[in-house]
Amino acid sequence: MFLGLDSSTQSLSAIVIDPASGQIVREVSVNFGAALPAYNSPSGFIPGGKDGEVHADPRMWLDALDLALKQLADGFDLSKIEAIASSGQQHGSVYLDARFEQRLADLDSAKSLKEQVAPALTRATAPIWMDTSTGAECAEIAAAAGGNAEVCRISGSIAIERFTGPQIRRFYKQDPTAYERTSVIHLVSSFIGSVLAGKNIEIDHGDGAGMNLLNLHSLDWDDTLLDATAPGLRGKLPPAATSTTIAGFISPYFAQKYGFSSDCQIVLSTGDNPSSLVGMGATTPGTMVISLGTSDTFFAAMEKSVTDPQGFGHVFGNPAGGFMSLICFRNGSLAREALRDVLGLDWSAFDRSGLAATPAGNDGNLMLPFFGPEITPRRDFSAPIRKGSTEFEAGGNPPAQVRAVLEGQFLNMRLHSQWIGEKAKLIRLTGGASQNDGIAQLVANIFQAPVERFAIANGAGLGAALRAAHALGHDLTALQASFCKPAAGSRLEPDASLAGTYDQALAGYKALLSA
Ligand code: XUL
Repeated sequence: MFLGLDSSTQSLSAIVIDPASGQIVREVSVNFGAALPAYNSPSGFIPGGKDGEVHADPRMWLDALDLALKQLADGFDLSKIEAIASSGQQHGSVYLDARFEQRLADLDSAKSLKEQVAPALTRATAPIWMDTSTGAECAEIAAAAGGNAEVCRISGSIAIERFTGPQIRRFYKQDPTAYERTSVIHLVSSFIGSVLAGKNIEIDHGDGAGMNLLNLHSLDWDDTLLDATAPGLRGKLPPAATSTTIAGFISPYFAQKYGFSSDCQIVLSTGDNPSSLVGMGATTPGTMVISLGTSDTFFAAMEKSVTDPQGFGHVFGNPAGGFMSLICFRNGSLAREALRDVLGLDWSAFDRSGLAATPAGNDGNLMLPFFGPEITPRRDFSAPIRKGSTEFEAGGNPPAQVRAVLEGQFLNMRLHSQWIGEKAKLIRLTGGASQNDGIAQLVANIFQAPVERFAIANGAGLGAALRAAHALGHDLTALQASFCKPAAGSRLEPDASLAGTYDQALAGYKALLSA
């Protein structure tokens, strides 16, 4: 059996799979806010950060790891686990001193991870992906490295506020002494993996590409970007390595405390999006994944590494080899919920009196569906922009507003994913709103591709478990065929007669965006 862990923004979850039976045999999840209230982080981060800072307490992740494994071991024999892989929220970073590795080697199973590992932290808190505090550092890095086009050519993304390089630079500028004292910088994923392995493990190409530091051509840290970020940085980063690398055996701490076999192997960790690519069965080009969450994300395996000329999208390593695209849309359910609240509707009314009551193309009523700042496209919207009938532009006609926000979101996604250069053959839709049939059909029609939905909510955790099995010799395609199945009856075909309507709507959307 194989264990996948996912340390996400709000929780740490664990999934055990049995490749022989094709079953998920056990799942547990520790919600940070609910299970660890002492950290005062109801949504997994410390509220009230200034100047766009969003940090989390790494000690909370350590406590959650102990707690999740304790729950997992309750009534379940963990000696059956052959290998473990982890997934983590991307970009977040953990800063540790020279004693970190020795501390891991000396872990005493009678004590907690937190009390033994936390003294190695040189930065008390970890900046996470929601952080937007590094605008100045992004500009400095881009200037020093020869411009954003060059940063994007090397690393797959322009300098991005939440990416790790700019976050490291901010730390170096704010507290050079603590930066100096830092001996190793881990991503959330490689931090968890290192604790499990009892030593520093490498950073994989999937998560490593979210740092603005990895050269996607050489797959090594890039000296130009390192120098542009902070002094002596190469010496503080674990090496970059392929995602299928086996890091070593599990630390005796976990064997003694939770009953893992000392032969259990630790596979390199990766980021939650690369891990979801695996868990959604989308590691071969042609299948696109759209995840509808607080922010919406769009990702897909890539035939070859191309970058977004507009600088909105990202290129990460595909854990199964090659590359993947990732595009993040900030106004996801943020926008859907804002509209729902303005109109005083419930979700079912979105379908019933919204989509069902209006025609595809919305009689020409179009919306740029941004209720606040957006990152794709990067612009400071304060309210949605509407174009259409007088009544619609004034905010009237609720059904047309509902259709406009949804059509606007998926037209925006279609427009800003064109740089990938591939047409979707299949879309796998996940996340809360994906269960809504009206929304799923709309996605099929706008992209003119079939849509499938998954019963599994935690694609990243499943992806981690599949990666662990794959690294130990199981065939990934066969694993995905048995574990990554769409929910029965969830497949929707596109209505081909609407192709022209949505080509026209896309042209209209593009014109409105550049108006
Ligand atoms: C991707 C991103 C988020 C995080 C958290 O670039 O910032 O999707 O990985 O899930």
